[in-house]
Amino acid sequence: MERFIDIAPEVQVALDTGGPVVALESTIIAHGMPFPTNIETALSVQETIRLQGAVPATIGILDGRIKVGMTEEEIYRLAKAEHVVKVSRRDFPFVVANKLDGATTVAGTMIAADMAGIRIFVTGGIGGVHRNVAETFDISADLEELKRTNVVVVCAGVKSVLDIGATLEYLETAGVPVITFGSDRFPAFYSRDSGFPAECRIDDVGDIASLITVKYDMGLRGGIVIACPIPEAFEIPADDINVTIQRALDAAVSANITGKRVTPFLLEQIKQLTDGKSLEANIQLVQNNGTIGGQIAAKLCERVV
Ligand code: PSU
Ligand code: MN
Repeated sequence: MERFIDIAPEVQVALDTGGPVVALESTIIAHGMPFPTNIETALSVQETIRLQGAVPATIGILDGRIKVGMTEEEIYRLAKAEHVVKVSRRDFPFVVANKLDGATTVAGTMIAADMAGIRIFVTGGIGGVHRNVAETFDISADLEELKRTNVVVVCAGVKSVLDIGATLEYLETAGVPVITFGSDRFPAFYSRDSGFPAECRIDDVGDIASLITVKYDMGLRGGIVIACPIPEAFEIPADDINVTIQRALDAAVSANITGKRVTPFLLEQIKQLTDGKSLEANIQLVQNNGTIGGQIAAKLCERVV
């Protein structure tokens, strides 16, 4: 794998000594948030993870090299550049072979984390089944990756730009455990309640670490979703955000947006329509996920030693 990947020395030492490491994605930096909020959030979530005693490893692609544990300068490059390719599983060969810059999605980050030996990954929200799936066949490659790659994804649930019910059904079919942290309701990114119940609720990070250990000790392949509701103080009520989301979805249809451009387009529309309120919620939920993910990574390592 050295042929394709550069692992930061600090990350490599932690991995070699069985220390906690948390992966972070870069699509949220290059295509999910505007500059300079993107770089500020990327750096501060790294600090949040350090506060829990874990080493952060932000993942992205520079000049075709897969970077696991990007430096501040490297993250800045992805945050600022205009032509960064959004990289999911299918995009790796093109971006690596052509020595391009790429920002990894949840699926792309899971692949690189797994290659490096990182088990825990913190992000904002995962992709899923889109609402108009019957016409578009639009299902995020994140779900396929969760089916096959052994990485735990700590997120704030699924945004209601997606069909949350269909996404949960897909994850059930794919055999992916979906754990809700500390709530009886599955969260919807900006809102604490998606309208769907939490099938598996766990209130303690140590118990989450136990579940992760059991799954992989049993040899069950695939990911795990840990859904953490946004802290109450930063929540946007579902009724408010859903009006905005419907407008964003209508705009995407009018503009005939398809393929990998759909999700970034919707995120940008929502940001504009909420005057940045959605961005503040996004920052806060990522920080919250960073705290919880860092704690889970630390607990997992306690078990190893
Ligand atoms: N959902 C969000 N914010 C994001 C993304 C999803 O709330 O930034 C990004 C993630 O990187 C995710 C990707 O993996 O979008 C999914 O894109 P697609 O729907 O094209 O698979
Ligand atoms: Mn898609």
